[in-house]
Amino acid sequence: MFRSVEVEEVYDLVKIMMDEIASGWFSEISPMWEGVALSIKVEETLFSERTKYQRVDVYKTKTCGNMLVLDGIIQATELDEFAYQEMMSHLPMFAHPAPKTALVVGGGDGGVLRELGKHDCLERMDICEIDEVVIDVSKRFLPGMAVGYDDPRVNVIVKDGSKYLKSVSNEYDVIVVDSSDPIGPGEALFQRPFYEALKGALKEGGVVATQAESFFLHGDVVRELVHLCKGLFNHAAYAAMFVPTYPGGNIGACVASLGRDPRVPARTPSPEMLETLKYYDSELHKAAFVLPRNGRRLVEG
Ligand code: SPD
Repeated sequence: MFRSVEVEEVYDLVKIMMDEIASGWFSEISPMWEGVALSIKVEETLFSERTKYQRVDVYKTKTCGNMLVLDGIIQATELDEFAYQEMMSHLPMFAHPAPKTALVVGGGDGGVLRELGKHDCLERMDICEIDEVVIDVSKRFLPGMAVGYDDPRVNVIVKDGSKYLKSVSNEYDVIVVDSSDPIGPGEALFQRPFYEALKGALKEGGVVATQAESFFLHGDVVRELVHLCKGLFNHAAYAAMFVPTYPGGNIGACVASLGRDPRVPARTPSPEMLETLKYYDSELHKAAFVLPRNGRRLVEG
């Protein structure tokens, strides 16, 4: 979907990013949004390390709280993470009539786990994250997200998600693929073999939500993912969401189901659960799948 990016090119971009940091600003520069960059004022670098898989940075920012950055790309800020984590979790969970088991692929910050944990019907939540360092730094610097790990129903698997999925079948009611972009460790999570494995890991009637990028900036990714899922699942649709610190201020989820149409919620949040939500509700569930004409053209047909 994208031209492949050499490791040296990522190093060059990280070097530019480090120069920016020296000036007090983080700029998110990537070939995925060439010529455009969001800049965020940084007060302090809290963590910086090259792991076996990627560069991991955590910054204390002036306006967005603490911010997790992988290979120079913003993954979550304390300011607006709730929008993405709620939608990625509750769209598939409420699309399923009675989910008992859930898997998160990626999502090492724990925010999706935090949201899944609000569903009392879940008996087990597995998380398969490739990079243990992401889990550790989230527990240290992003406690509001990593609180998701405190739930006794959580089982942590440190492994490549694409390999793990090939080893399970008929196991999960809901799977959330909370990946980074299709450059680096996230690349395999945007390819057909991964989607076939996802389907195999689902139980009858299962629902998946996968990080599906922005239809303004990544129309080719959105088109290919939705069409791939339409061919594999009974239903597949793209839901849009506002996240100010993601490129273009928006991102989407591809929600695909082996059972009923996921665009219509099968259940609604209790009044107690609704109190904990800042973005998702049943009206927004339906509305998120209604796209402007440019987005609709990509996913229809
Ligand atoms: N362009 C960045 C997309 C990142 C999506 N994953 C974020 C992880 C938050 N839990």
